[in-house]
Amino acid sequence: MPLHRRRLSLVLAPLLAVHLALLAAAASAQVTYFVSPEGNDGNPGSKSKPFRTLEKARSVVRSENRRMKNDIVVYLHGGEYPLCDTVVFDQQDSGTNGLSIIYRAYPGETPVVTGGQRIKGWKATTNGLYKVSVRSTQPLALCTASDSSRPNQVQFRQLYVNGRRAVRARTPNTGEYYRLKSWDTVNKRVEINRSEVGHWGRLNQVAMIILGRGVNQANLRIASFSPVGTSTFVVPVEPERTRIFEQEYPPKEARPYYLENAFEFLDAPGEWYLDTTTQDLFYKPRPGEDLASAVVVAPRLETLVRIQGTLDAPARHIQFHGLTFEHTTWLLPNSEGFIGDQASIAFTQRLPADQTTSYPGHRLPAAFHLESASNIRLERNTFQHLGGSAINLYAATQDNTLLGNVIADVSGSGISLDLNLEGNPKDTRKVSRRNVISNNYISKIGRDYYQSVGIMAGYTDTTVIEHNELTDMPYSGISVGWGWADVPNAARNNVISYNKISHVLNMMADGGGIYTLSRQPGTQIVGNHIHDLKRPPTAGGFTNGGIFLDEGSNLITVQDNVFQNVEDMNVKLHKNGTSNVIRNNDVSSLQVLTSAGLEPAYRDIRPPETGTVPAASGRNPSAMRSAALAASLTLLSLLAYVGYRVHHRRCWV
Ligand SMILES: [Ca+2]
Repeated sequence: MPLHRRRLSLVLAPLLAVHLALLAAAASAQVTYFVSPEGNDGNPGSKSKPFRTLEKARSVVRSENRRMKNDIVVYLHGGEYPLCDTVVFDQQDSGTNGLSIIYRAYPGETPVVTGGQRIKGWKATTNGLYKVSVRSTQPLALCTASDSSRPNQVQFRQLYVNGRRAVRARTPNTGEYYRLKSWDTVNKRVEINRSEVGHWGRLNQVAMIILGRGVNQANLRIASFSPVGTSTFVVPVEPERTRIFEQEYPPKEARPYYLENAFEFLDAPGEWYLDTTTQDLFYKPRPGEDLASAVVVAPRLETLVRIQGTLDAPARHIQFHGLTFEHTTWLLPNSEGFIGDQASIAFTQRLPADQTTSYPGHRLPAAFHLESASNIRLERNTFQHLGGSAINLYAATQDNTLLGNVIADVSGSGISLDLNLEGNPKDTRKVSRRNVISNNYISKIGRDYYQSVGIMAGYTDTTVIEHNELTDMPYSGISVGWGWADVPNAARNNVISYNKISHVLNMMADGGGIYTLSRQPGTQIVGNHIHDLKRPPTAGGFTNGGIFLDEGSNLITVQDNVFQNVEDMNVKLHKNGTSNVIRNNDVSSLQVLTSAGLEPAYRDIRPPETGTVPAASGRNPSAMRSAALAASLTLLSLLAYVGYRVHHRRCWV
């Protein structure tokens, strides 16, 4: 080496070393914040001095995310995070330079974001009932300012006792129904048996909940009733009276119904009633519940988290990992009744003739709302005890991932995409594209709104719905497409593959384990395992399908799906286009049986009580046989999984 170059390197080497050291330091200097229920928003958010609220962390991150060199991670410690109001993330809260803002559970801990209010101070009263005034319920300590602007009258439509949903007082009791006598379309009233009507203290708060012939449900508040002989004619309150009688498929004669929300209906353990005039809440405890120590929660909020940018500047690159979201309600049915249309939609007016322009009607709100949002990731979160839907990807959502989440005990739908339901939007940025819904466990949705579905996608492009497990719901498991017409629209190239769907359609009819509508070129329904769909006594005259291609469905491939114990048809076709491909279904494929549902890396999210293989213990011969079976199945699963990955890619990539 020439002398001058050696001298140069002697000078440069230490400088280079320092520079490299600085680079290494920068690379490891990931920005991290901590939040804890024991923290304080005056703290710096360090590990030893954490923040108290998610909102504070969001505000601080907003000042740190302009030129990100690493992900910013916000750890939430275990415990409760009661929200005063919906937490909103917009484009200013986005990750930049392709990096992410990650809100995640501190390892091994369970942070719970709740929109509910603890109810304490119960006193025993007559007939085994307990009573508390919700007027005297203290507002959340952190929410004084926002609560002062709230109306004095507390309202909610759900109540949870020790983590279990209580029953809004009804008659007949849960699982039983009266039957309508006739449907008087001329006078817009409903005929029922006279013996089913009593003298109820607050008539205008009582609602009839009627299960329609197909998917439709109606909650009609009662304006008045008039006895005639052995009948009573019920006149519903407006606007639901007009809406139900102009709907194309109104409930008909002999349909099941029950009455809800009168003090006089409160007779079964687990039932509750809120008198919104006196603000007294009543509850009849279930066996074993001690209201002195029970955790009773009334939901206050309708939406917990809203991620919403704009079409020009979407909110981007935000992740939520390992959090629990619970306790919401939806109050609109208190003032408008509820005429359920299908999936996450409520009917409000006559439909447009073409049915592909933006669809009129209310959308069920969700605990977690995404709109004009992209590259959002929700992973291994739990959404439970909710009075609306769980997750809405409302409109203009692209490249989002919902992976390994648990959704359970929800009044409305699980996951709904494209609720703007505009078949051919002029601004194509509104179309939801390339969202992935994978390895989620969804059960017990539709607990108040029986036309809800586990996963709904409207006019979406390249939505991937794979390896989810859906069970125990009143209507369809997965519903893709909208509009009832074989005409051009934005829906295309959706993939519904390797889902495991069972015990759905357990109240309603006219649906499917997987249900589709309208033209969707390139859509594939492949390798799903659908089993145990039985017609319940409440179902109307319409038939179901394990897979149901309903009106206008066209250019869809249905292949290699496995059906077991599906009571109506495995594949039902109704008013379809001529270019669907239906092949190689109705065979028992071991490859599908072992691959469908949660993949091995996510099977831990399945609630233990629904596990399919009992744990081995002691010398119990049947347990030992089960263990041997489990081992065989695991080996089969692994072998099948390897084969499946190869096959799976070929199917839809
Ligand atoms: Ca009752």
